[in-house]
Amino acid sequence: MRTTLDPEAGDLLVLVDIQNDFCGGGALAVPDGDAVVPLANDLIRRFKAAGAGIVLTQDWHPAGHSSFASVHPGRAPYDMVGMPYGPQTLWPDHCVQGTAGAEFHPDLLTLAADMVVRKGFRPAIDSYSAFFENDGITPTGLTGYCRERGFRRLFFAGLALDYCVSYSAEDSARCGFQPIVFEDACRPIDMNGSLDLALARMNAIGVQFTRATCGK
Ligand code: VGL
Ligand code: ZN
Repeated sequence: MRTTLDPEAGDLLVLVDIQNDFCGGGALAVPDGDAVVPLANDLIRRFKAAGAGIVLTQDWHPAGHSSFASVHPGRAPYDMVGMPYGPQTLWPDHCVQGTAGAEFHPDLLTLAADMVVRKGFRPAIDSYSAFFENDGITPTGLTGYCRERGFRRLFFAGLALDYCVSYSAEDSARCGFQPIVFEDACRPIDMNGSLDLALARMNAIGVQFTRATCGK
């Protein structure tokens, strides 16, 4: 069923990390990542027309970020390491502040966004979620933004479903919001069972799923 946007429901669209480095040819390209762009743009138009909110998230790492395999001698991308805050996957250098890879996909209708939330800018902590960094306690400020603007239903789409989208949706449920994921407007990295794990975690915490293309 296509979700009906309700002007009284406090609806917010959160488009996660639709950036060049997660799309074709990018440093951490998500398989078929570009496919989310036209769907995300349709959603932007729908949410705009309904008077709902629109937030973009942007992965935004300083050069030499601690999540980059390149700064861990003897380690390779996708290895796991122990950080003071817990286990952390190492990634190829990606979304470095000021680089083309960190920019939004050129076709994304970014002008429509009310706000851009940057995350992962602290050198020592990675941040998948748009609400809390990977230590689980350092806030990005998005919870307060959503509360102040009265958003209650948070609709997610973007990249990657099994990392930044799922962590964001789960954290939003923990913060008392109602998360709904547009499953066809996301793509996963899907490595070492990460997609199945993310789906199980999202289901357990009550994340709902809908489709951007239903009824079309
Ligand atoms: C992401 C890995 C590292 C994501 C960001 O946007 O899903 N994944 N940084
Ligand atoms: Zn990142």
